[in-house]
Amino acid sequence: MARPSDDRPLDLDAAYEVQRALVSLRTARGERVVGVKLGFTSREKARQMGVDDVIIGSLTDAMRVVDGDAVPAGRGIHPRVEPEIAFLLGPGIADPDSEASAAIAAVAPALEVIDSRYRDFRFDLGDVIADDASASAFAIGPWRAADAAATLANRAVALELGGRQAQVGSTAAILGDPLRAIPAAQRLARRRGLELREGMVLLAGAATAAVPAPARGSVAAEVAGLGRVSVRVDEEETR
Ligand code: OOG
Ligand code: MG
Repeated sequence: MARPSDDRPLDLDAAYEVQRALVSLRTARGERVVGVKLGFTSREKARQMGVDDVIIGSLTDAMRVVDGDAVPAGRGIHPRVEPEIAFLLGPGIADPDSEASAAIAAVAPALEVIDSRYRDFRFDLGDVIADDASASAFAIGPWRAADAAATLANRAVALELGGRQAQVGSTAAILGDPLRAIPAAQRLARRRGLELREGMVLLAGAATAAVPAPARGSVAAEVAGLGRVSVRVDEEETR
């Protein structure tokens, strides 16, 4: 979808209303909301996309890809992949004053596949919020106990395509420390009427710029000292 440049920008309240309607269409056809994602928590991503504010979107069960599994090529419009940190939300998540140790139950390396209705991902903040923050698919590596998150502030992050490094960065790119994604998600969820529940996933945001998903082959994210997650893009599925 091209976005005519003479359109008036969507204000953020209206944009989140559109997002809510979009996610309702998904739940109406049987999908379950299993988590939330933050966008533009890293300056690298914000610069890449030309925006400057943290946003929130919803993740559904239909977007989940099991670590190591195949994703069919040709799914989506022009998908991109990015390395992330995922948190499993704990019992304290509903309480904004709770310690991180109660708000999260586990932490893991993650891969996010983003895709956009807007040609070449050219959007402004309202547009991308309305498009559920480009949420398309995600894969989560092995969960580690939440105390592993306490030392995550400056770990090397690599995104590999076909076994070759495509991006490198640091977890510090994510709000200075990925743990800051937890209060950021609590604040945005409360403000925008999204629910955060124990057992849900929180994608904290990409640690590097996103790169186009390959037509085939492996895609992996590795976070030093935390672990690795990968998916395989397979030949186009026959329909
Ligand atoms: C919007 C989603 C941003 C992140 O990790 O920063 C995002 C986009 O870049 O299309 O998922
Ligand atoms: Mg992301």
